[in-house]
Amino acid sequence: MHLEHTSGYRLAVCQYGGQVLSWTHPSGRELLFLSGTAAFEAGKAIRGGIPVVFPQFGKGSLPSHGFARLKPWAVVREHASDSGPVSVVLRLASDAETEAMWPHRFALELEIELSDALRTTLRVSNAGECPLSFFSALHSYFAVSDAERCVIQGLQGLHYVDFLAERQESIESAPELALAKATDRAYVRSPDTVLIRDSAQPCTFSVTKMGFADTVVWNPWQEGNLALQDLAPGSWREMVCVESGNVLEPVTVAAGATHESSQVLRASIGMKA
Ligand code: TA6
Repeated sequence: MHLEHTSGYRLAVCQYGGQVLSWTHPSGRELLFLSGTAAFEAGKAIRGGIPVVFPQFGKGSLPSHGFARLKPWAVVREHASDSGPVSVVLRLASDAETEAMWPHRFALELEIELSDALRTTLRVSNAGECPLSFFSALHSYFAVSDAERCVIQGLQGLHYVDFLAERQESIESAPELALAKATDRAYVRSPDTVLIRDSAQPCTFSVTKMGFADTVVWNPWQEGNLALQDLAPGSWREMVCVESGNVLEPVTVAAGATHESSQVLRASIGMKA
């Protein structure tokens, strides 16, 4: 489905996976990366946009990043407007398939709201009788002109877990993280707002998160790209993943309660933040 705001921002959303696939600036510039070789097949994740990660982050007993992005979501609400934000709410409830993999009853709602910003809110409701613990993330792929000419601001001084070094913990010393190699890190209890600066065809993205503790930074670089069948060779240069998530410590929500987390994305073409 497609949404358009009076500002000229546009959005494409796929019910499969509950996934934003495209977010377009009024100038026509695409702001999210979507792999040209992404698999649009049941049971496979779509490489790009904003995959919903739930209830597992990364590899484990469930499919990578959990099953939420592998299931069809239902449209429960749509809101059009001639002036204010436009939005759609998607819903995924546990079923026999999910309960066979993960024996818990839940309901997810993803509210996607478009204005001159893109707000995505994930609500996790515990439909069972026992507390529910889960990991989650909004795994945003930002479209950049050259990952090697991008920096990420806002991480200095933070502890991070390096997934490419046996989860070794370090402290970020750089005021601006310049991507220069394969990078796969979770910054612990990161600040609410992080900036991504693309200097080649200038654009600054801001990611502001609420209810997500961590920020994940990922780029597979050339070697990692070759290992991904749904990422054409060289595509690593066109993307930077900065993800809002609860990826290191699970969230626990009481029976009958709902946990809400969200992120607001903004883009400014040109170098100013
Ligand atoms: O968010 C970083 C990460 O966990 C990387 O380790 C890499 O696996 C990436 O996600 C993509 O995962 P996917 O399962 O979508 O191929």
